[in-house]
Amino acid sequence: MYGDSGTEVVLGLGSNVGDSVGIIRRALKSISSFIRDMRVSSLYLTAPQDYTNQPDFYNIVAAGKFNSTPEDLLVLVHKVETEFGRDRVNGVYKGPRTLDVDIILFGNDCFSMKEPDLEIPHRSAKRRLFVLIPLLEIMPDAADPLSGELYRNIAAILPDQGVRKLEEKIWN
Ligand code: PH2
Ligand code: MG
Ligand code: MG
Repeated sequence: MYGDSGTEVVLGLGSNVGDSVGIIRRALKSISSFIRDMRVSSLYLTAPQDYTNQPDFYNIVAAGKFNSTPEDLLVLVHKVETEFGRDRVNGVYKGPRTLDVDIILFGNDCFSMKEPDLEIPHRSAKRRLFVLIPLLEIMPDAADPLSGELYRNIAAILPDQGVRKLEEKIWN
């Protein structure tokens, strides 16, 4: 099932505490130890969504092949968050964080598990330009596995959310 060539997965990274650019750069290096043939979007500076009383975020999207299950991937991304000082116990829900790594897509699969971080596709991806804009940069033809709608069509009708592309080279 999850063998050989692996499943194409998409991860969304965000940081708005500490040396966010350095954290994201080093987190990508860790992620590249379990995601093969990794492609990475530009880096973006984005206005906070949902919980708006917090600093702007740095966001980036990475995609590549993963050889095991969604549950295994979740364990690995949580490890990377912890490695960069993420505190899931004392943190504010949707509030400031050193590093957030969300699983956005796992192939074309749809999962809804008890674990809130393991709803795939990610429950908020469709309304968040800080996810869709970088994702479309590296996967212009990606579609929502639930509805089949192209993400580029979904993104086109969302209002401006303050997503600014940065020139900073962060990967390769
Ligand atoms: N993450 C959140 C809540 N709000 N806003 C932006 N711009 N970027 C994020 O990564 C982000 C957010 C919860 O994970
Ligand atoms: Mg998140
Ligand atoms: Mg998260």
